[in-house]
Amino acid sequence: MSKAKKSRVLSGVQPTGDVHLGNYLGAFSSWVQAQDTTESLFCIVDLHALTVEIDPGELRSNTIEMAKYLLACGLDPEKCAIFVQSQVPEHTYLTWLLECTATMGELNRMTQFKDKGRGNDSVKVGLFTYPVLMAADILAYNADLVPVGEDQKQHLELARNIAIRFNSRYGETFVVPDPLIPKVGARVMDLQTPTSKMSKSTSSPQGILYLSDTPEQIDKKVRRAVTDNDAEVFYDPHNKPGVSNLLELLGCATGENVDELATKYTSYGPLKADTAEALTELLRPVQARIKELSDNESYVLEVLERGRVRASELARATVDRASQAVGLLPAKTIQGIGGH
Ligand code: AQP
Repeated sequence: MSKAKKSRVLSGVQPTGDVHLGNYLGAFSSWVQAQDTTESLFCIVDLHALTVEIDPGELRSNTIEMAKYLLACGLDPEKCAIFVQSQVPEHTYLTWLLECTATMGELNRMTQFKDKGRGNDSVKVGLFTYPVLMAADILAYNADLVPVGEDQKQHLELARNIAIRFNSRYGETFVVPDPLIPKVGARVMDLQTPTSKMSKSTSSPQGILYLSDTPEQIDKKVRRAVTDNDAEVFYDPHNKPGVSNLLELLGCATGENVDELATKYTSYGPLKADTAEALTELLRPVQARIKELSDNESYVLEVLERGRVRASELARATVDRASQAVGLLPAKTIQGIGGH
């Protein structure tokens, strides 16, 4: 009897500075789970990082640093491919084919662009077209599943729509991907403004928990987290966003159900103390592995090279098919984009 084909999983993260708990709980922990049962590819999306101003030296070192974080969080290069987006030029080639499939109306509706760039003449064109590059990242691998935080749901929907339109215009070329959004931790909120997501670009230093934070920093930030005045502990993200965020963080760190956890507390102090302690324990092994990797850059580069080879092989095959489908000259003319 032939074995059922494994689903393919693809997801990415921008190398834009320190990794925060939203990235870890919303994305990386599902990635670590996925690598055991699926064919998984994870991508450090450095081209996306160019959509906002970033120092070249910083981009280079952030890219290596992000690879270390992915390994420290539990990705295993024996089970998945970890690679750098710009090292697989098929992503940008496919973006053009997809930009000629997506519409201005669709991109105009992307809320992340509305929040970050709308109405500002000096905003980069790349920030506007970023969701199409993200669609190419996914469709180049014919990924079945894309594990992401809730903030990426709209971009995923766009990738699906582009794939469906391309397939119906040019024939079956792309797999239409599904999002994989975790039940808890899909939207980690800012500790100071719990109605907004924890985010590198908008959270204040007190509102964001970094994976590199010391136990003292975690304790201080969690104790100062904004809650409310009624001192009752129950899970209701709409009416009690701050308390619900703490319950979710504690639930993610301990594996316990948030409603059950809520019944254990009658005031905020103990909830905050337990949350800080659980998060410190959650991050302890990650921080220890980061230390181990800090002197082993050659190993990290080797992992990325292995990932690049695997990713290039898959992406080239899809790009060949897509190019021929739209009527471009045969694949031979595009093989070896980037000289490999
Ligand atoms: N607050 C969050 N809760 C749950 N998941 C989150 N993700 C990001 N923030 C949260 C998920 O992390 C993955 C990588 O996202 P990214 O590349 O957009 O990372 P980022 O730039 O670090 O995300 P930020 O902090 O949200 O940056 P801004 O706001 O500056 O763009 C994705 O799967 C994302 O869903």
